[in-house]
Amino acid sequence: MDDLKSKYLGQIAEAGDENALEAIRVAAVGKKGEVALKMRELGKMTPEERQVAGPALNALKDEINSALSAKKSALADAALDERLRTEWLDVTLPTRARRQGSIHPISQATEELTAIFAELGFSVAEGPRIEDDWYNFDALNIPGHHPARAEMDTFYMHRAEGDNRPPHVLRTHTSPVQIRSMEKQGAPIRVICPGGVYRADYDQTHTPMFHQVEGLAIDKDISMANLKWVLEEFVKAFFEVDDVELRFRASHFPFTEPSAEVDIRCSWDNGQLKIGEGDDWMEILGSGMVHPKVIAAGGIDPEVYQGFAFGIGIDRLAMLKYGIPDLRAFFDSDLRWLRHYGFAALDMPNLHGGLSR
Ligand code: 2U9
Repeated sequence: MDDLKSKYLGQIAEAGDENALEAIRVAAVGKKGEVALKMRELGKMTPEERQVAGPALNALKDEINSALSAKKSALADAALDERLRTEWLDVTLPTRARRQGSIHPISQATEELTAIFAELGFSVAEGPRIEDDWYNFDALNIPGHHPARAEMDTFYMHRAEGDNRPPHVLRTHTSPVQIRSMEKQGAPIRVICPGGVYRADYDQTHTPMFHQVEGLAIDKDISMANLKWVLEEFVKAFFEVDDVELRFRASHFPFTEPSAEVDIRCSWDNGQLKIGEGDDWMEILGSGMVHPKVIAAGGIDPEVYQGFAFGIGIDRLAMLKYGIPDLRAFFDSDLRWLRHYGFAALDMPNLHGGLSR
């Protein structure tokens, strides 16, 4: 019995992990373990022998069990100590600097111009970027054969073979939104439609996706004088100047008659643009009185109602306002471009008092 005791207590002392310990438990005090086998031999003993051997075996079993549980908690303690030694955090380390985002200049320009037109009484409407060709062209007095369809470098959506429905297109202007607004609201109406538009055109001054804001005001006695006043108020507020002079040049668009391109007085000093003063003129938008056919396409009676419309490229407005000379800045994911062009929001101090990089 002493042999058993020293054998198992020795093995327990040597055990390196819980699995080893469990194997020892099964071999020593398990149902078919050595101690159990010895217990079975008690029946063959004389009562005197049994009186000695019985309690001794029980004591041995107890001793092995308590050695097992002592060793088990010693192993757990050692494992915890090991984790505490290896898994530690230096809570005094500084955090990693995070890149700070900022609003995109086109979004910022859109927000600013929307606020200005809202003050002038215009509501804001949005619509789908995939349009059918009726909303994008026909309703705007651009029929199928019209050269403007070709000039607009339209992206056509794929149609399955045999599908002869009229094509869907990526809208080439936000004008369809104004048609939809007229249909929904009727007259009188004052609405602006900002948003992305698409034309298959790519060079130094054109990108296949760009942004427009178009405006529409329809009532019984709206004239080009109202158009001129609205545009003057807009230009002064957007470019933050007290006064501005606009020049209307006769032009042609299918959806307006008469049509005018609008220039603003400006000067370029050493590449620095000043708006409202100087001897130069810069074209900033197109406009006109809405063609009666277009008013009718919007479900409004052109015998009773008339109105003006205008279209402005937001990307260019943003470039002029924030001094961004290169369209690439809008599409380049490298934020250094934007910071270079003075997008101060990128340099906001972070929590550590430094500048985000
Ligand atoms: C409706 C009726 C008329 C919107 C107009 C222009 C003139 C125009 C250009 C400006 C720069 C497009 O982004 S750009 O290249 N737009 O010159 N847009 S009148 O006329 C409308 C719109 C909707 C129902």
